Amino acid sequence: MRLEDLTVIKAAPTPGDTKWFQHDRFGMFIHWGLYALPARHEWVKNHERIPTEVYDKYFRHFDPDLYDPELWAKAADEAGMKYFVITTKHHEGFCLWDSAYTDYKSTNTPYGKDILTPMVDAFRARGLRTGFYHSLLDWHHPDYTVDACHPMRDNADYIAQDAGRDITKYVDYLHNQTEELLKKYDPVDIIWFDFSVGPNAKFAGKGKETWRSEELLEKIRKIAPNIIIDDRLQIDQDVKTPEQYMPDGWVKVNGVPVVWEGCHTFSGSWGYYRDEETWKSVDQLLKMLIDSVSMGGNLLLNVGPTGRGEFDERAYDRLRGMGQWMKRHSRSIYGCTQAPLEFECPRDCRYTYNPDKQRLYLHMYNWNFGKIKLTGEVCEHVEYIQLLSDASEMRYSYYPEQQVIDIPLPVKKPLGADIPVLEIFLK
Ligand code: H79
Repeated sequence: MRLEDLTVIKAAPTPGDTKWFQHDRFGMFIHWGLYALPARHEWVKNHERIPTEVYDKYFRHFDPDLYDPELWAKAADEAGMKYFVITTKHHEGFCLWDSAYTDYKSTNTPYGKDILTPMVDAFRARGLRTGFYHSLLDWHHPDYTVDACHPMRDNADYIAQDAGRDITKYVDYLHNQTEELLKKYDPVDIIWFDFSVGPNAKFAGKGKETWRSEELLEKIRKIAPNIIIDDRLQIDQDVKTPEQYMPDGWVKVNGVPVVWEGCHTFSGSWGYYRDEETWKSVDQLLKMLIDSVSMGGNLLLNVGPTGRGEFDERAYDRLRGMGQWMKRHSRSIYGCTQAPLEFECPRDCRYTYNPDKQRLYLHMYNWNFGKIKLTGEVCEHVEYIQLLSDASEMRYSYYPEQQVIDIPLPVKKPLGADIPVLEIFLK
């Protein structure tokens, strides 16, 4: 078969510009808000049914004196991340920028300053693209009615007051703030809404009718026609967003492969969680990145900074570890996608493929003893093989009758190649 006749899957086209996004593959999610202070999950207000008057103590004590977004941007850049998505507002309703539409914002805390502007500046200065996560839910806004995901869902008095709440006023607020953000921080590359609430026996849901999603999408495209919009307004736009699970193949909608981005935490919580002990290892996180690209997707990996304004040491440890690998292996990530379907991938390995450069990347999750064997169609296309970490030649034997290539491996895995990658030049 000729190389150009092989089946390389492409995602269905979308309204926004996803070209850069599918090239860059790796981004940093940042969840930062008042919940950094309780330090036990960004849903703490919900999990512990905390009334707004009580939750207010975190607003009154928010003072991240060590906040230096240049350090954050440096950490993301050195990890190999190419874009970041910051929670402008999470479900708790607290705003990181100096919004004209609310007093519930960082400028009114003891910290007293706008948080978002210096962050956007710092990340842009390092060449990273800007994304805003914006919560559709709002557990602080006075007109936000109770639903199945609301902290006050068991509080009869609070629910009784719903009669006096006008959700359309909240949705106006949502639309106004979205427009405000897009104009103030133009050009915003991604807007990541979260999420539509399903109905249950007790409460109506909140979805595209409530959010007036179509109208909101129109307003967004008017300001930022090329922006990437996620799927959680309940109308699919540019990207599907599997959260905290790894798909088992290229994500499809109605059988059609689409642009997708998995979002994951280092631990289990998105907001800073001091006593959370389920941190993933660098090896595991790198494999999640490689797995995503091998299925044509992106990885958005989350950091939850502390109430002092820092990434904690566990996060730095993972970011540095990933950066060390990325420094020498990012060629198998950037510009790469799923390999041609005709290629059989050897056991314990993952392929990624750069269609422009016609290079195939074999990630070895296990350093085989003695040799690794390629079989089938791929063998007919191999022109040259090297170890990606140091560009050292990998000699091989080709047996055309059997369609087999044997690549001898040294007994010891070469230093600096923690997850070794063979770079295979195709012809
Ligand atoms: O921001 C991060 C999370 O806080 C947020 N999305 C990422 C990016 C998120 N977490 N969970 N969800 C979104 C959806 C969760 C819905 C549920 Fe429930 C919460 C299912 C069970 C508890 C609401 C309440 C629906 C049923 C009960």
